[in-house]
Amino acid sequence: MPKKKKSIEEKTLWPDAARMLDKAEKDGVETAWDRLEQQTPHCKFCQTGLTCRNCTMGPCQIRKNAPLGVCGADADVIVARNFGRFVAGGSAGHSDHGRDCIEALHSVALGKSTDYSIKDEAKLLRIARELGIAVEGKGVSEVALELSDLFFADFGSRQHEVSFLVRVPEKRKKLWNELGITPRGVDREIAEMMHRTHMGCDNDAPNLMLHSARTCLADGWAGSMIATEISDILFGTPKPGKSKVNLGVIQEDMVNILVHGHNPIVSEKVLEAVNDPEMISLAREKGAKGINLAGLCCTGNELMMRQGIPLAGNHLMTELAIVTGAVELIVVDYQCIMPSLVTAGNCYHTKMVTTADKARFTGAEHVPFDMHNASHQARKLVQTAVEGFSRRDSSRVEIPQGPMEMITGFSNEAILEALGGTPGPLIEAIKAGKIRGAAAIVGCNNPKYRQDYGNVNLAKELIKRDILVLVTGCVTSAVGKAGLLMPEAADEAGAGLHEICKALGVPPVLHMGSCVDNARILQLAGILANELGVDISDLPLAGSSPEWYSEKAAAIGTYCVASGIFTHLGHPPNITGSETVTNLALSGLESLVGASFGIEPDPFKAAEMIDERITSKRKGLGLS
Ligand code: SF4
Ligand code: MSK
Repeated sequence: MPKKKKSIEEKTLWPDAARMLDKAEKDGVETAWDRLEQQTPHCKFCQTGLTCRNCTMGPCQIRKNAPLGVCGADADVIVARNFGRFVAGGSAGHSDHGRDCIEALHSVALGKSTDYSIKDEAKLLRIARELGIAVEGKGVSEVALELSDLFFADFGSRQHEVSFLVRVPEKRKKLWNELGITPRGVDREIAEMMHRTHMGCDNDAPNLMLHSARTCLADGWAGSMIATEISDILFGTPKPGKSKVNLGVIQEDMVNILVHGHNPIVSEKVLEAVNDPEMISLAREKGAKGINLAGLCCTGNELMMRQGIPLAGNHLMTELAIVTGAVELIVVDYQCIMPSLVTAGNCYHTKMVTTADKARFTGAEHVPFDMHNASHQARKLVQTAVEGFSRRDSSRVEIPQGPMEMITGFSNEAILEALGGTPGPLIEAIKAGKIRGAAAIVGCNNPKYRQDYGNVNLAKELIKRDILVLVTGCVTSAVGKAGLLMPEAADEAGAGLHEICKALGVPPVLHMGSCVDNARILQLAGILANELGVDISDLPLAGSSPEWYSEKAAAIGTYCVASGIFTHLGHPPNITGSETVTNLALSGLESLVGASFGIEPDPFKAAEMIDERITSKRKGLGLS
């Protein structure tokens, strides 16, 4: 049967994306949606997790007439092993990003880098104290050095637990200890997962799933949390401020540079170079009005949260941004960067530059960044972009207009400040039922869905039900484009949430950062639970990733659940080939960690699911 081609309308919710999809077709640029069509139908064995490639006696596929792999592994073991490696990949991604942040802090502390400095000394001292480092009588560098050494140790072979478990309620820590899933060290848990899934090691699906939880907890409460906290120390803790979102942030009369990836270490330097008067006059000499910097995906979130730099779009907008024909340079660090961007760039005058030795792309120019050359390299890049401006073919430029305004910058520090310094007023609002609970909607785009349909509709449905929504990652762009990140969106919220938002002047959907910043949400959950003297699993909270795609998103979902937060996913990971593993994820985990996953592609039904959960948690706390 011939495959049915999706219309542009079915591919995306957005006018800016639709216009660029149309232009891409005319310009002969292939996009992720085209390639998805070529890849469909997908391999059923892979989709259900029933393929094993862990040794050369295989590869093996589990079928009715071949229920065991050559070694004797059954469907449950193979599915659990595959899931374990999947989330280990995601945890490694976030955490290696965290390690790069520690190296930056360490280098600054030793005075080896003049390219970076400590912007938030108060936060450095606060975290050092929180983690038991004596700060009295010590200089900032000395404290930074001790803190970076402590964080380095969190990656190694700790016997006990990672440092930020001081933020975890005692009940939860006790539960993790009893289950044997207390995260000891980031690298340790990831390496152990690779070991356990080698042929002939952990051949018990539930036991493997418990180590998946442990590995992801090391990501959430260590790798990601360290990345977030150090980024705040080095570049400033986010405060609420205005920004803009959609492809309309690209400007026709300016040199346009896009930064893409996850780690702010490169993009913060690019921002400095873009503001350099020498670079601006160089751009003017070439006939541009100036230099415009905009972000994509999570690097975009990082720059927007701290510096208010506009966001061009999320994951599925990255190719489409190039299709505007007005982008001179796209600078990438790592993660979620489609290799197809090089090809798309070659269809125009757009140059793609990679900056990390661990994320090189064939066909892209490589300009490696390190602690000692970052300012110099950033200026070099901006100069390259300026030179590219004269190669732009104005007849091929088409930029969708009308970016949406949004408020960003809701770090926990900013939220607590807005509440008068303590979580008390938030707890009171929850007790009074004005805010019935909170849901974090996080994660990606996936071309299998109509882009952002699930992300936006779920947020809208939840705020109507007085459920405060927190967003990070690629959901930010979705809800921002829908206008939900503006205080006026309170008018779309239920009466209780509306009242609170109006009183505080905040939107009903709060932007809390990038993917690693989901650690901010974990911390907030810990603060609320500790304040009430309960476990995180007792709180009226939920997580959701309606359009997720990445290994990292699966790791986030797993650490949410293991931390006691019910988590909705638009579609399951590749685990449905095992009843044991699927049942464990959907219900069995509930009796172990007090939370589980829920699967629902329809955002309206998902809102029901989350609402029911929040209602039952409220009842558990004796609230109506
Ligand atoms: Fe097949 Fe077992 Fe080897 Fe996997 S580990 S490929 S199931 S023989
Ligand atoms: S960038 S992991 S597509 S959120 Fe963090 Fe977006 Fe998902 Fe990547």
